[in-house]
Amino acid sequence: MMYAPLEFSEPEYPRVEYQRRQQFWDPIRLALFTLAIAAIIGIAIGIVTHFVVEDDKSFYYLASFKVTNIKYKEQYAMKTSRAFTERSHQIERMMSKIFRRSAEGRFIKSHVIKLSPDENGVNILMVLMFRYPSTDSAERIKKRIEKILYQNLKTKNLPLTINKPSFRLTPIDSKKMRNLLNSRCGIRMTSSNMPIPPSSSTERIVNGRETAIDGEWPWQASLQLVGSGHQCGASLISNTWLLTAAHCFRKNKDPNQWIVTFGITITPPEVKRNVRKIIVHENYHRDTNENDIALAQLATGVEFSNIVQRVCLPDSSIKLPPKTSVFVTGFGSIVDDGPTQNKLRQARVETISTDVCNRKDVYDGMITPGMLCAGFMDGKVDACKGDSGGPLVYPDNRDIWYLVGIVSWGQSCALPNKPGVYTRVTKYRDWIASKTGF
Ligand code: 4AZ
Repeated sequence: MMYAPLEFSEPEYPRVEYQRRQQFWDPIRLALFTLAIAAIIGIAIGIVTHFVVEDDKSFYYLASFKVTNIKYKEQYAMKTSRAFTERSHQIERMMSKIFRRSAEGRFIKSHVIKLSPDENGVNILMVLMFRYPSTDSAERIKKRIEKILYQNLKTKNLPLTINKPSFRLTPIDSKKMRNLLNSRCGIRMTSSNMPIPPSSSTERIVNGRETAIDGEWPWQASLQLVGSGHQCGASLISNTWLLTAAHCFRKNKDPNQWIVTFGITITPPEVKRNVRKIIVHENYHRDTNENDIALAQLATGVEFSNIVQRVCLPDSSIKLPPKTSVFVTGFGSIVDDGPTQNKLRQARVETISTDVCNRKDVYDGMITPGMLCAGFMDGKVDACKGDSGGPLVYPDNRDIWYLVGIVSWGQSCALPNKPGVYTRVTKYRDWIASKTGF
């Protein structure tokens, strides 16, 4: 403190106390105190306004219209085809271009649902998402959206010719929107139906970070043996089928002994199901890890939601160049031989060419055409024990996620020159179709 108490004698003591109190409320202190109180009140008012007055709400619209300068293609019927994906991406980019600048930052995203043939072009069905104050009305916003669109049709040089009289805009609620998107695979949404931001940075399963958001990896399942808990990961590919690794069923193939859970924690799970059927690849070899793929059928189908969703299976034609960013997720251990994690973890890894992975100092020719290496040559980030059977996924340019690998094997975890080895899903597209019928 600033004063020097030793200079005062005993009888003067009360005066000193009095002075001290007076000094405590000096003008500077008083000003600071007032400022602090004002700041607290200001922040509180800010928070209240943000949540009460500025309470933005999502508004969804179903848009249908005719595009007259392109011809319908047979492949548009197949939603995982390159033709459908590329055309849809072009349409979504065009919508972004129209609404990003004109709609005062209110535009969230658009998503093509269906392309169908028309005598003079292609019919487009898509959803549009906006965020406006909750006090606004769907009809008023609809008028605004139409106005922006019509203005853009006149003034902007758009790659696709939208036939104005064919344009229809219908407000839909979040449930209808969710149902429309549920007809599509590989889409991630938060509980408030907002798109999940792209995953960034390098997180790892070995030494890594937990999945932050519910619904970030909605196809991730945990395969558990009754009585001994989590054994493997798996990926939901339809409302009843899971894709996983054959080696998960080495010890036990009895469907009655297995249960499946969904959600970002094992306990408590979001959804729980029994298993009806287990199909292990006929040519799985435990000594070489070849054909390390299996299917598990749920006893009762799951209802798709923001938390439980299927992943897309890639067209067998897609090829990922080396060093492509892919993500692996799982409840597996974070150190070699460590315990299962209750919270889902994720890691960004990069694809590694089979030539590099087969080098003498890497896996010396053990990588067959049905396998895919991913990780880093200097180690550090990897899947590990308990992640087996789980997904290695890749987002396309529309942020739709595809299952490209199944966690299969590797020498220990995260060691230099020993990346993770995954089952190459594209190689098994026909095998999956032959067992599940899709
Ligand atoms: C395992 O034991 C295992 N580092 C899974 C993945 C990897 C290694 C081991 C890849 O299930």
